[in-house]
Amino acid sequence: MTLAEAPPTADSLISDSQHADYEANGYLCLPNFVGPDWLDELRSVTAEFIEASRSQTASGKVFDLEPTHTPEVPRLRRLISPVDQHPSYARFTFEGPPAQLASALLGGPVRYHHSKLNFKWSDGGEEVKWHQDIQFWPHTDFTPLTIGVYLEDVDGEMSPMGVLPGSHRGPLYDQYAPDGNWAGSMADADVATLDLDQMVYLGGPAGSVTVHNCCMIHGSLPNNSPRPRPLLLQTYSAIGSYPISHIGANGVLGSSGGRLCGGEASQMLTIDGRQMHGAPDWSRKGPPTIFGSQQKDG
Ligand SMILES: O=C(O)CCC(=O)C(=O)O
Repeated sequence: MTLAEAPPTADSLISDSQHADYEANGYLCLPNFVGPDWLDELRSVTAEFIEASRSQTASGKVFDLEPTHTPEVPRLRRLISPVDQHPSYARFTFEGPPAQLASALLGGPVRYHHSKLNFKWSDGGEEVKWHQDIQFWPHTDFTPLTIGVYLEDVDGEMSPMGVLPGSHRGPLYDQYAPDGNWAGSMADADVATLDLDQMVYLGGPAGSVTVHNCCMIHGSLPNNSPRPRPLLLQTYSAIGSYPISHIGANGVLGSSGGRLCGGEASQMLTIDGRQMHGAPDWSRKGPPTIFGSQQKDG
């Protein structure tokens, strides 16, 4: 069975109680969800990129490097948009376990948004401050979710991703700094209102998967262990959810941004609780005029 023929349902891939947990708490952690064949392939491709990063002296369109990165001792923060860098990542993201899981959770075909591979290198790999994702790339609804796959075993020392259960149903925080610049994280005063003791840290053996809703408060501490913590992340929304242009990362998605996994767009969408059947996508062919459409010109 391929995803294109029949997207899996929540019943076939995750249990009803896992689905209910995701809805209630805004996250899931699924140990060993990705099998050894995929893991071997992803690790071997990733090793090639780490090797290639040795020739890079500064961050660019492919690599985000730590300031202390050198050819002898590579230190990567991120591989940018893996699906655009290698067909193995693309196949994994568009047809593999994360696309299938997203389809199961969102109840049908999904719309891919973006991907990234966060390395969180050993001995000080940088923290990701507490933040919510949706302000980075607002959509017409709140279905977007991000699925992370640990490429190595991740224990508590390696700074697994932390999530605050239920926070996806709470306030959407302002992530600008007091000087008006984009900070990409919650203000200290807002963080001070959270009960950080409730944070749940999602680790597990290689192949374990994390899922978090786009409104979830999440982040991770610096990795002070001697082992890097590679987490391959991919974001999908329901097929009827669309990124709102000209806000944040929505304007700079890779060439695959918006690609559908497991179906065709019906142009149905819900905005502010009202459903409509939007016009076709004219981005490739160019738009007809209203006269052309109404008079049925070719
Ligand atoms: O790598 C992590 O621990 C969190 C990743 C994340 O939240 C992000 O990159 O937006």
